[in-house]
Amino acid sequence: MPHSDAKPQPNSVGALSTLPRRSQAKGGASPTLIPDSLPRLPVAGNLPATMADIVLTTLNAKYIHSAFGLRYLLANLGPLQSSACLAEFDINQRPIDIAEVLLARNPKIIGFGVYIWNVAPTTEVVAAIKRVRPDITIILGGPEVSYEFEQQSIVHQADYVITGEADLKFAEVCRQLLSGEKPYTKVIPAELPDFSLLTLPYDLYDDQDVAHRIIYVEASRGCPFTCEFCLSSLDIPVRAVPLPRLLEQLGAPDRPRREAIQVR
Ligand code: B12
Ligand code: SF4
Repeated sequence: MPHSDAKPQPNSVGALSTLPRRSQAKGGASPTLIPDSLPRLPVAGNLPATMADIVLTTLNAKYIHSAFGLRYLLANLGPLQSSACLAEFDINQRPIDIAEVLLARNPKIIGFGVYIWNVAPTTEVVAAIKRVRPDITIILGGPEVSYEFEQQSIVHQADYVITGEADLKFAEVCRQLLSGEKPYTKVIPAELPDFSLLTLPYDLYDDQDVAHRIIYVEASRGCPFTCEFCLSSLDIPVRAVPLPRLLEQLGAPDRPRREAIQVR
């Protein structure tokens, strides 16, 4: 990727190998936004009994990757956050097992992050869920369904698709659905969110993530270049995350500072 000091850096989603986390914030309480009553789903088997109205899920490319986009959506759910949870899998798990784990939460809404690496197995997961629980509302989002969606089998099976950056739009659609209203259209374009209105999601990386997975960090969105093969060339304009807020989340003075920053 071309980089220049004078221009904004394209897609500066980086990876921190370790990061402080809010579960150790001052005050003693555990302010982690995945409620304690909804323990993180295991990646396989051993189903917890706890329920969630909204489950945000995706199949990562490998266990070591973490779903950064879903964490943005969860962080910005507002009051609905207390009835939501995150469930991450990877593409090596069997779609039927994934569907079983998701169904065990008895959700009203499941949001799937759809990417090029998971669209095939995610289609199978959605089909399995719709076969047994057609009443569960399936909302799709992510780059693989944001630009070309008409021909995609997964889109036909789902109830709604939110295209683009859904940090705030997902919450809005969930609020609508849970209050009994229906969005007017199946495909719902998300307006570009204003970073100053977004809650940053870094508190949602937990101990396990920090110890065992790649922690993604985002300094800006969009790209100033227009390489034809690349989806990010459609993400215009480039927007920077307000630096003070980002730095505060990555290393507030009362949190232990970590090293080993690895930027992709
Ligand atoms: C991290 C990453 C990976 C990781 C995987 C991460 C994981 N979780 O498993 C790795 C390194 C493995 C990877 C590999 C590849 N990647 Co990649 N990757 C990225 C990258 C750099 C960052 C993703 C990210 O965190 N973005 C930041 C978050 C905030 O944005 P987001 O994830 O898009 O989420 C937002 C929206 O999509 C939406 N959203 C997301 N989930 C959901 C869910 C719901 C319910 C809703 C409503 C909305 C929604 O809202 C979010 C908030 O705004 C992006 C580029 C980029 N800057 O996005 C490319 C990108 C996703 N990768 C891309 C590509 C092409 C690939 C490869 C095919 C490259 C290659 N040729 O090998 C491989 C495929 C790997 C495989 N096994 O097949 C493409 C697009 C693919 C696509 N159509 O999905 C991207 C967009 C790069 C590009 N500009 O072209 N990648
Ligand atoms: S358009 Fe894509 S490949 Fe080209 S500089 Fe931007 S992010 Fe990199």
